[in-house]
Amino acid sequence: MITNRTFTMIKPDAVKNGHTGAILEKITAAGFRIVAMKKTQLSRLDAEAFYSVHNERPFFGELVSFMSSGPIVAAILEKENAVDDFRTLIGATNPADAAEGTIRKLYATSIGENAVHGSDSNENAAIEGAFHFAGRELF
Ligand code: 3AN
Repeated sequence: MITNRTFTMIKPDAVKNGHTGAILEKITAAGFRIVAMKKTQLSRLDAEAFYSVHNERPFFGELVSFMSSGPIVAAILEKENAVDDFRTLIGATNPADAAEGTIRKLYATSIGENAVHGSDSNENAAIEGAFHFAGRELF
């Protein structure tokens, strides 16, 4: 398994609010290399599949509606210790709890509309990256 990669999405709230460029700047300034990237939109079925681990959670319907509500930017990122370092860079799930200077502190509005996704393990980074990208789209 590749252990120096993670997967991210800039979520519909952050894209709609014009934060895509600023977020990508924070990501590259923190030392992540962009292996693959695209602007796309999830269908409801895509979002249900992507977040299927959460399908018993009370917020699942809200999460699927929000994540399919507008365009996102999906990317695979590379850096030593990518999964943990990226979660540090984005901050806590709830922006109210996120540390100063983190992407969620700067750009997220609520626990549901929290600007960015970051994989929580190397295994999920590989699964999530493969959900969005074919091998020939990785550089
Ligand atoms: P993280 O994205 O920080 O790994 P998870 O895995 O607990 O957080 O949750 C996945 C996504 O579900 C979050 N990014 C957020 O958009 C949404 N979410 C989590 N908790 C809530 C909640 N209480 N209400 C609404 N949406 C939530």
